[in-house]
Amino acid sequence: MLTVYSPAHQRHNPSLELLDGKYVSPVESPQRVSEILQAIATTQLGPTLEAQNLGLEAILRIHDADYVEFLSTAWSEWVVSHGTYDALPLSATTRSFRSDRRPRCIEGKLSYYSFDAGTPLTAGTWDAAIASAHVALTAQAHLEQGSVFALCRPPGHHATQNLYGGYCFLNNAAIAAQALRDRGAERVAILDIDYHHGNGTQSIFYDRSDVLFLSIHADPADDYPFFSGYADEGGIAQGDGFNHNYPLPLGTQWHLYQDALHTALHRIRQFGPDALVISLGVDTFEGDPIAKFCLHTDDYRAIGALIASLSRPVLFVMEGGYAMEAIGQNVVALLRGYQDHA
Ligand code: Q9C
Ligand code: ZN
Repeated sequence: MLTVYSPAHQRHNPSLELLDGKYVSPVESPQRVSEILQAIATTQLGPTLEAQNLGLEAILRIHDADYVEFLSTAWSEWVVSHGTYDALPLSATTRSFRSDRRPRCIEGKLSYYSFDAGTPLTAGTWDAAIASAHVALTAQAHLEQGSVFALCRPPGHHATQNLYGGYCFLNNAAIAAQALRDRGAERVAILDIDYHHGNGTQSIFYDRSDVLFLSIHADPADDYPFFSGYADEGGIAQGDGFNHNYPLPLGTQWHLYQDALHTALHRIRQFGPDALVISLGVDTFEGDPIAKFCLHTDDYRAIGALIASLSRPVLFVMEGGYAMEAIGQNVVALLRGYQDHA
């Protein structure tokens, strides 16, 4: 299988991450990509290709222009008043607060355009985020020749049309799904198997029937992103019936996980998409440092094989996964499982 990546991901390299009250060495690190690339090379999964710069047009199909403008200028504004330590928002508009007024100052703008304080913005964040979106778009452009792995970093599935958070700035999977639609696919399904609910992707397509969204993740009552991902979120207006969440309990192992996966795959079959996007997180792994499912490396092989049973072109888009010792083998297991059964 072809892998698309960009060395520009390394430019997003925060010095610290705020995680449950502690300043820690970032779990969402450049090493994640180098581990995966190394596993791809040693297992000879297939060729790798550097992403092309495909411009802003496809990104603006998903994200608001003022949000993109903010992301591309935030660092230079931040540096003026703070110098070169990482930028981190501390507030957010919630409940009775106003969300219709955009603050003038950079500290306020960071808060206005984000929904958590766990996502540092650094000197190279914009370059990395835009390159990550171009990884997804370059991969999309190769999908006619067969299924492709978009090794995106930073990840994207938590980013909404105008909010960053959860390590995500631009929603790579959503951008690629929209590009597929714009290039002739009538129906696209996005299956999100990251441990965390794909709140950004859900919200982007929530009122649409042409893009089916399904997500298997930790129950939001127990884990991040807390305010999205319940089973009763079914879509609105035209999109009613085209959003499916499968929240699972902490400690979920394969026997429970596979039930949800079978149900989701059945839905996808009924929908009959022209192409499938997989938001691929391997933070469902038993050894993941920030998550609480218990999947094993062999389970990823099985997930790949089950996805292959749909017999559709698949665009795999990298999302989360933070167990450095196993991230490479887990990603390759899934892609191999797919390839061996496609
Ligand atoms: N108790 C992705 O996997 N919060 N983002 C962790 C741990 C942030 C995850 C809290 C998790 C963001 C793409
Ligand atoms: Zn995740």
